[in-house]
Amino acid sequence: MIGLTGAPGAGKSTLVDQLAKHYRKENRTIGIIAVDPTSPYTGGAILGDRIRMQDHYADPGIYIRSMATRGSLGGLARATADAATVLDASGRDLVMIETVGVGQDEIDIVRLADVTVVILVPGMGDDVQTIKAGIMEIADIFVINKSDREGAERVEREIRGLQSLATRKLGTINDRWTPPIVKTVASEGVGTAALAEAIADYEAYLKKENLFLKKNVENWQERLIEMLRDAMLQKVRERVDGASLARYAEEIAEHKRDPYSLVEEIVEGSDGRGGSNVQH
Ligand SMILES: Nc1nc2c(ncn2[C@@H]2O[C@H](COP(=O)(O)OP(=O)(O)OP(=O)(O)O)[C@@H](O)[C@H]2O)c(=O)[nH]1
Ligand SMILES: [Mg+2]
Repeated sequence: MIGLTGAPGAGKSTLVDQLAKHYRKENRTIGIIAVDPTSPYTGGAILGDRIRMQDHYADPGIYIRSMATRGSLGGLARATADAATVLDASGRDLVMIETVGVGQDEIDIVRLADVTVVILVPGMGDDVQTIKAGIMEIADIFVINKSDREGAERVEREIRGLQSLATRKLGTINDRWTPPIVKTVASEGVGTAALAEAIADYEAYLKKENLFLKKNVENWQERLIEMLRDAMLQKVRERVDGASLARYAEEIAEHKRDPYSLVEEIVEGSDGRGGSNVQH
């Protein structure tokens, strides 16, 4: 799974599109998840994404799924993780996730990926400073896209500068990898092959160091807890309906009940009233 993240308009979709073309030439099947492609930041991007998607509609080797469920129960990261898992299990050779790198949701999403590509563009030098804490940790590969513009070298120098200060940590794992910097002009397809090579290099490195599985195990450890939490909450909510919940709340507010013991009772399957308020 490859995660691609970067500021709005950095050229993520264009790059994903170029990579998709590259991989399709190698006959690999691809799943693409575009997270929140209707981002309000760049006008016209929605239309651009649609047009690009249409390009591929005729190709059954490419499956594209848009996620725009921000604010939904369980969160965008969860929904994306589920979609990625389904795609992975469906036997796609390669899954790419495009996400706008702005918040914790995105950090959580890229944690899913085996390889995380952080896309920067010239002309945002200060932004490198602003987002450094987050991106230095998650980037396995840096892309300086729009390298046709002035300032690509400066961005490269800044990344190198920050790299010398940062320590890599992915959960509890330090992979001792120095993220390479790949310059691209996505709109022209320049640098796509070099990026694909950098991705393959990192995957090979992870496998050689026996970290590929380790990263995934760590990832699943976290996800399993989340899935269990959701499943158990679901079970409890089936037993405690809205009316009971309101009544409990009232009793607690009136100091007739202690919330801690109540929660314990509900979790254990009884509410201390001989089951009269328990559904099922
Ligand atoms: N000059 C130049 N323009 C580019 C390059 N790559 C992409 N663009 C243009 O930049 C604009 C934004 O590209 P997108 O691929 O939609 O960017 P994005 O990061 O997916 O944008 P959002 O999904 O809205 O965050 C488009 O007009 C692209 O044609 C590049 O290398 N050089
Ligand atoms: Mg996009």
